[in-house]
Amino acid sequence: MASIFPGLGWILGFSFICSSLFEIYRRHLLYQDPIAKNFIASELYRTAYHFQPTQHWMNDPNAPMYYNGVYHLFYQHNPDAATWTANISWGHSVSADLVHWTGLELALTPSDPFDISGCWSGSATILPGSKPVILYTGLDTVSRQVQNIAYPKNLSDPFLREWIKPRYNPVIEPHGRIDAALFRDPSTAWLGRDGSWRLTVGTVIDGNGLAMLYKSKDFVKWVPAENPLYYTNGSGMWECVDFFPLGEARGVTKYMLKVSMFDVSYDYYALGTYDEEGGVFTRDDASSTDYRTWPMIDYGRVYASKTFLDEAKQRRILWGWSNESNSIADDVAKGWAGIQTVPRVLSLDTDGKRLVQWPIEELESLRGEQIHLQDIELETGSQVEVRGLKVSQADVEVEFELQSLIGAEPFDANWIVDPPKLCREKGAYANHGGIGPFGLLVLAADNLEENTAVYFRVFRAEGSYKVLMCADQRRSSKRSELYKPASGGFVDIDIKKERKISLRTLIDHSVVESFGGGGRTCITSRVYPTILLNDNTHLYAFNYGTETVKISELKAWNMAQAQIS
Ligand code: DQQ
Repeated sequence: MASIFPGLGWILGFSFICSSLFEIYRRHLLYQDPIAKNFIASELYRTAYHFQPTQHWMNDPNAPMYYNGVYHLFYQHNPDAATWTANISWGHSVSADLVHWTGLELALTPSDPFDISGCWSGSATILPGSKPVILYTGLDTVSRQVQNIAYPKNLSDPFLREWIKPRYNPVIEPHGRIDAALFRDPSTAWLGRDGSWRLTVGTVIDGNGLAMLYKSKDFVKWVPAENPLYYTNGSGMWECVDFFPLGEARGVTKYMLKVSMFDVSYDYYALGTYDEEGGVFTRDDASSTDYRTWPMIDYGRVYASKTFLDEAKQRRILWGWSNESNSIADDVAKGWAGIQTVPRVLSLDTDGKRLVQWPIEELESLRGEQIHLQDIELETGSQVEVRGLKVSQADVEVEFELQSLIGAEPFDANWIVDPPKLCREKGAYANHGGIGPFGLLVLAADNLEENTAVYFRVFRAEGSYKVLMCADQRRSSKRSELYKPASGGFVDIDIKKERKISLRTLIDHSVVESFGGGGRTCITSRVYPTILLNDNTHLYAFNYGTETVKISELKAWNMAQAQIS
């Protein structure tokens, strides 16, 4: 068309530039007005492909399940406001592919003496004969935490819209030394070889976190086992305990215990074996009983995660709640708060020693045209812009190759207990000498005044190397009142042997969800850059270490909007 009407291309291009400039100018004008400002913030920071309800508050994922060709996600939801309330309900959405979601009516609301003060977290179990059942915590008339059952009213409804709470609830009540205010979140139940069901509920006794074990023959009468499934000293209250077989290693079934530690708001996990008869879990790594040495599901803003077995594809999928990092007033102004991580497939690393998490393959259906870079040398102090992307809604996969490990900084053994401190102190930008920091600067202003740095550093330890992964939010927004930590964790990788480390980062407006070392370490950040207002964000790969690092390959895609109603 441009060759027939030579001027038309220019005219169209010029008018496009004018209308874009006008849109930016209009937003700036509107931003002066407090009501319009709230509206704009709500839209700018709303995620495009991370699950969130259309409005109001959401926290924990509840009872995810696959039933008759439909995926269900329930969630803790305040249907009236963008703030948490004890008197909370269960939201409910369904999907055919875990990407696009349709919202349904509330599944559970406080209604009966056994949950009149709130319907708190719980899980789904599919009983023989393909009958789903939910177990959840109810807050009763005196706010005691009790465990209840709910069944679908009509199994022929493909979406299981209505749930019935039988009159015999509650099925488990606080007993013995259990504090009635600290006893919650029943897990999915599993069937033992003896024909009895088991489930676990989190609690705390004398400051020690516990996964209580209960048994039942009929799913109605539950009896406490003699011993807890697991406990740790001094860890405080355990919430949302999850327990399941993760995979096989050298002929042994490895189980994973996931615990949401209330005192610190992080999800920790342990791998080990399960003795069904004795009803106890034994951790593989017995070197320390201190839970702070356990690996975390995510070293950033993720809590109360929950898994389910996807029978359709025989995989275990995890969802996790990612809370906002702005103020309650911001949430009220935005009209919404809380998102879920993307669904992550869990697997056991080939040596059976650690968990690997990776976004579900279905997410790739949202990828647009691919940007591809190869064999780029990142010399010391350099950064390369990845052009051609809408950076605020993208999926980026990059592989860094380390040509030499000679310059690695020595590792101080005391650093092991506090990786965020190491991230804070070493920083993303200062060149202290050594290997790294190298990684990505996402949602970045062209002068880097705002950016979130997701990166690695490699240290030389006694006989091995330590790889630190950080997500530094301290410059993520010019707004000083936001919560902007530097998060970090170590990546359990033999860098001497592999000489490569990968990073996948999902950027979705106010969330940066990263998978380091093929998914061995994950860090999720919630960020609110003011530059989103100008729609002028950049993505850079960088290396501020003294050793050259090579990008062997970088692939990036714009991500389309998921349909979430
Ligand atoms: N959230 C729920 C509780 C759970 C906590 C209440 C974890 O059941 O222990 O909204 O975020």
